[in-house]
Amino acid sequence: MKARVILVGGFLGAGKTSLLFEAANKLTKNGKRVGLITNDQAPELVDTTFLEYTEGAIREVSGSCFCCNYEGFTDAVLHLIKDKQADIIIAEPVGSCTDLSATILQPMKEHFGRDFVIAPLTVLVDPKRLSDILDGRYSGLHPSAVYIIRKQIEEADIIAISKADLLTPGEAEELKRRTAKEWSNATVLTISSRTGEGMDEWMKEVTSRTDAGSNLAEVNYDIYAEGEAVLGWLNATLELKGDSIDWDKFAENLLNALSRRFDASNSAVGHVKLILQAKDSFLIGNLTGNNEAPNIRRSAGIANEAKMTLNARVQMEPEKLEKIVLEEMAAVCGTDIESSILALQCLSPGRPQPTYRYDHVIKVSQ
Ligand SMILES: Nc1nc2c(ncn2[C@@H]2O[C@H](COP(=O)(O)OP(=O)(O)OP(=O)(O)O)[C@@H](O)[C@H]2O)c(=O)[nH]1
Ligand SMILES: [Mg+2]
Repeated sequence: MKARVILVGGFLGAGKTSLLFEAANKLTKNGKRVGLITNDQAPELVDTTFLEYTEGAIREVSGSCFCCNYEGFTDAVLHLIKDKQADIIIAEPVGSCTDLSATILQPMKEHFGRDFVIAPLTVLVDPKRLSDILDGRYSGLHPSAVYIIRKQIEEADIIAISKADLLTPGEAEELKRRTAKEWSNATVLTISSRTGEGMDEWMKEVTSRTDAGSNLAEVNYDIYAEGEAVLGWLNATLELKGDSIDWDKFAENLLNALSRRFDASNSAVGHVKLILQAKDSFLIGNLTGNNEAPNIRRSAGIANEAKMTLNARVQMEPEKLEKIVLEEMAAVCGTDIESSILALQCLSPGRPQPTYRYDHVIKVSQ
């Protein structure tokens, strides 16, 4: 049996890593050897640390998106197949990336179409953002960032409306209907990695179909570059020390404080996420929009020491983002917690310069 490569794209906070986590656990239970690939503009990824809690073998491609580092991506795929004997590889590109059909799927079909199976491109879309887009609203995002989301959806083979547990059955049906009407070249599904609803249907599609990259979007790279450049991007890892600290409370306070600052400066939140590990337990916390309470899952309990990785993608200059994060960290730590920065990078993504960019769909005979 040939190994299979599944790409799961979609905008920041759409639910990609949560889906990879649940899918990896399901596939491992069914006796599959799973490989997972994460991707970011910089190292120190919450997603990689989180996915290490699955049985999957992980490769991180950081420093550049998959499309601008095609060799890095395909090396990761080959490593997982050859050295880790992975049968199924699931890869998550950077959430602000688009044009994956032209820059990843077509060249992969041409170069590796005989070696492994490339599954249809899944693009996850948060139902709230999707409704906003269908109604012509921007949810506070820069129009060029909304352009990226539209292009992501346009090139999808499978549009998966995520977080279906937040919708009533009627709302889900209506959103599915409107989406299928607007983007009629794709299969439209609803899925919830939280409740498992729609997971089997999605897994059946991506583990049996072989029609990867049937759609190509016409992407204007000036608008695409602007949509990425308006985002400040911060990745940091910190060591935290104190005396019997309630780390769940700490994470909640930090996310609340950051949320207030971003809302006060009218800066659209793409995704702010953190993973905090203390002893053998961990918590994961996220903010995926403005004026919303942080979402915190699992627990890091009470301990003296913790390690925290924080990734923030917020619509503001990187210097301002770094200043806000450092100020709020210091305020929440107060005099009780001593923090040392192990790694910190703050940037705004550069213009995407893909290794390959195909203008036609490659046919593969399996
Ligand atoms: N209610 C609900 N929330 C979900 C679901 N899937 C993901 N989320 C939440 O959505 C937020 C973002 O999830 P991630 O899986 O980290 O999103 P992502 O697409 O990987 O984000 P980036 O890597 O930053 O682009 C988290 O707070 C998740 O708990 C779901 O099925 N239902
Ligand atoms: Mg992710």
